Amino acid sequence: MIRTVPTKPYSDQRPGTSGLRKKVPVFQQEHYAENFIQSIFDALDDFKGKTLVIGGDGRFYNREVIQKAIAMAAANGFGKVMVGQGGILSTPAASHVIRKYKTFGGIILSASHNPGGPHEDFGIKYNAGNGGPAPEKLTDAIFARTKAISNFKIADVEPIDIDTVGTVRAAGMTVEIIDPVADYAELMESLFDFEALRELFKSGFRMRFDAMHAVTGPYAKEILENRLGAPNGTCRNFKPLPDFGGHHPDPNLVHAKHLYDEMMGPDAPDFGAASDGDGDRNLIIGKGIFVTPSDSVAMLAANARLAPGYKDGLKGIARSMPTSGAADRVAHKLGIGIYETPTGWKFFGNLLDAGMATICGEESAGTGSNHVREKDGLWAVLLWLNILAARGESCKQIVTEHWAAYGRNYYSRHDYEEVESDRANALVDELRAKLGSLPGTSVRGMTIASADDFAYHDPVDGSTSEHQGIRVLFEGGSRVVFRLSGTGTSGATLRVYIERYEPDKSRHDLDTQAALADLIAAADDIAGIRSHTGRAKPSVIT
Ligand code: VG1
Ligand code: CO
Repeated sequence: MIRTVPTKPYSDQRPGTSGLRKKVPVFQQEHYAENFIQSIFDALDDFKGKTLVIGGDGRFYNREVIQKAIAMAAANGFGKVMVGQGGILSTPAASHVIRKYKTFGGIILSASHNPGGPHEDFGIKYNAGNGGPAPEKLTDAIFARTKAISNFKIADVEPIDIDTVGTVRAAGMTVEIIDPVADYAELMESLFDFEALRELFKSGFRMRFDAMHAVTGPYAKEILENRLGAPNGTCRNFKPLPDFGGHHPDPNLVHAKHLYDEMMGPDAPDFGAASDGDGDRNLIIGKGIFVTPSDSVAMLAANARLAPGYKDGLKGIARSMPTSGAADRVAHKLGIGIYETPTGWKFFGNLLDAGMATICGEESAGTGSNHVREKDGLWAVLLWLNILAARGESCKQIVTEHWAAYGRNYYSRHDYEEVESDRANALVDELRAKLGSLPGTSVRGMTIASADDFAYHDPVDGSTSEHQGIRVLFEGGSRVVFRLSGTGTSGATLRVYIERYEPDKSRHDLDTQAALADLIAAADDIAGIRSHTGRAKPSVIT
């Protein structure tokens, strides 16, 4: 039986950089998840009888919301849902399933790199038929709907057994439980030289992959150990847990410090990597060298032709605005387009769909290509492995040779987490107000060349997205960028992105924070970070 249930709107369901993220107790309020899911459906057209993909990263509350989403999809008229076994689908795998089976779209339950558990974070995002995150036009429509919703539709069905692969019927709809790994693994096999990778591992190459008890575990185990023959034990923390073992599944130098320490140690493996809650981010650390995500996208782009899937070269490269300019130098050398978008993968979709960009990247450890419409953690790891195998060099050699050829973009991000929202907004407002007066002035001996509030004009659909981060550019190419996070769930997070280009090869092995010290001090002078936030130093430096 299908029921129409009266409900009251919640005022706080505005999707952020990547879907709606809130603490679990917020999502557990009466009809909170139902309201948002119904608002998604209400913002979509013409899906009657079509197929919806549903999956998540396995975090606390995943299973409950999957059952709700299935029952609501049936009540709203979808003809079929495809659900990852156990409720599991990594974000890139979901993107691939949507594309491969030409489904209408998908609902992905994840708060990505945010922690999980009864008092931690949960999230819901919608991906469209191209496999990519809902564009702003759609997230705006969903938000508008959440403010006006008065009822939702749900079918009275017994909970579906989501742990057994197979097909059942529920309230007139087909429910297919799919193996979450198989299609994705096949896609990876089509892009990379698995034979060469098997040889690499056979030759004694040692790797460590840390799945951080998040969704990538089953994917990494199957691909690296089962298909590529990496020794048992290569993958660590590979069992997805609802609370990620109590850790932040954020693959950075703070939350994956154990991996960093191992990679810098005397008995380091040749290559180390990690991924985040929903499997779309990657951390890359070679033996004795950390590769910043901004550098990684540049190096992957420069070497992509070595992998079969990219042997014909790249159409273009896209990076988010705060990501360093290292990729720009590669694009110029290759003679291909370079596009600068706002933060968040949803802005890459049009460029990928239009065939203007092949590889995209963000400084936040997200890299991907036109094989799906999301960033893809394991893909980046496999492309690195393919390049290592093809070049027969170490990660460190490849990185230092790249810097020698292109120069090095010293880069760091300083995050001030859980700052009171009013104080963070005051900082941004003040900064915005003085943007016009900054050019020509000098800070710490450096002259400001320009300063603006980044606005993006999508070259494909002509839309404009404003207020996407404040940029202060210095003469000589250094810059500092300020923006507020759109993924946090308590207070505000101020992100400060700092970058300096160094062409001189003899100055390529400085400590990053030391190389950026002047700019870090200048950022505080310009924005009054310490006085506004009341913090003496950032909570996280990556
Ligand atoms: C952060 C990152 C951004 C990324 C987003 C989603 O957003 O900075 O680059 O696209 O997270 O990634 P924000 O608004 O907090 O800066 V994920 O892996 O959390 O879906
Ligand atoms: Co993620």
